[in-house]
Amino acid sequence: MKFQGSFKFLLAYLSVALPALAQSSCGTLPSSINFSDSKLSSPFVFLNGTAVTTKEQFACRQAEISALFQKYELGTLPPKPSSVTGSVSGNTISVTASNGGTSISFTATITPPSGVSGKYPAIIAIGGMSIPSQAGVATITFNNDDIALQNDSTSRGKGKFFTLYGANHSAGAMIAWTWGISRIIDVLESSSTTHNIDTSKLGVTGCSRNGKGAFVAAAFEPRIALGLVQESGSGGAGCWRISKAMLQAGVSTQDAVEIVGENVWFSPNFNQYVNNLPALPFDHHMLAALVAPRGLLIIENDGIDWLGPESVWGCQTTGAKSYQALGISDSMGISMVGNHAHCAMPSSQNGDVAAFVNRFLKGQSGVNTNIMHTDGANNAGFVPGNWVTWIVPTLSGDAIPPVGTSSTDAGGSSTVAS
Ligand code: MCU
Repeated sequence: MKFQGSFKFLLAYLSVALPALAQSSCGTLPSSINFSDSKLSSPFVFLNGTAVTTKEQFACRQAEISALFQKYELGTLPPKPSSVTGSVSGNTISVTASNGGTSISFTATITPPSGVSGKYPAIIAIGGMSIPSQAGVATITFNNDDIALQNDSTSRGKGKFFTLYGANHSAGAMIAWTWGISRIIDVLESSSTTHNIDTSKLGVTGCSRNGKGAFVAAAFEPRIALGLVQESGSGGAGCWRISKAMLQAGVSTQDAVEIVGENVWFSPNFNQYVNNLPALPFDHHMLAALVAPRGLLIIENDGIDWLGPESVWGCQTTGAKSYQALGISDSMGISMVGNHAHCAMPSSQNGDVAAFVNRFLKGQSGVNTNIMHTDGANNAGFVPGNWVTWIVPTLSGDAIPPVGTSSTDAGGSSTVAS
């Protein structure tokens, strides 16, 4: 039963990712969900209608949003499998994961920073890095296509993730890559490996399709301290509902209907909603809500219609309201600059990236990360009042610290809902 799968997931999520809350009661998804909203709905109201007024409640709402994203759009993120082993030898991270008698192995490559002694932060680059390398910060690259293939619509169920969990697993490619990133971090955190990477200072990046993946990884892997989401466009930083409105207004932009035919980034479960967007109980402004309170910089190109600049700007300025409610507005930034080729970040954005890296990966204080700008005339088309009818509460209480930073959450069940 579908609901049972999500419920099982919610429990797994709470016990793995939110240990502090596992003892308290977060509630469960309503038994039936009849959602309808043609606008961007509020991250501050539970599905059952209860308002979120405290930071602790917001953490529960995040668990609900996470479960909803997996159920409707991304597919189920399996917990850590029963066995994850690996090594770090030279600059190669080797990972072996086993589940129910099947094993897979893959590698990731570290490019260490020059001239640094002792521990250093690292940016995990999905499929390679298209932002400039950052002084004093390692880069870790891995071949995400090896974990879940993304050639086209025939790539469904192909890649090592699906060798482990079965070709019919509900996961789309992006949630499978997230799983792979989590296993790399497991190996780095393991006391049996020796390396210089500070696992409390990990970022993730990727551009375009891999930028969509970077946003999902930042949202679903709480051990990531900073998401650097580059030119992800529709299906990443864009909101489905706004992209559809842009398309209907005659802009040649990517929408949900096109995207599920083009590739396998999303779960097959999403197909039934692409022509019924109001039934989706979230949109991608809530991906930002899942990254909070951790660092997040949306790096976009507002000169390419296909990316949906108006959608990205509207979606993520709305996403930033979750940070605002937590009293940490400057932990999320948006930097949108046009007039450059796709994934060829212009030097005018270097300072924005460096500011987020300096603060969230290098731990520098006094860094100004109040960054929210666009130079795109296209984005002026976004009219907030047409999309957002709720107000931003000031959430009371203590923030729940980002969790999952210890390696002691090992041993998740190898049985996953799909
Ligand atoms: C922006 O990301 C994608 C886009 O969603 C696709 O429609 C297009 O085919 O490829 C883009 C991309 O990944 O370019 C490298």
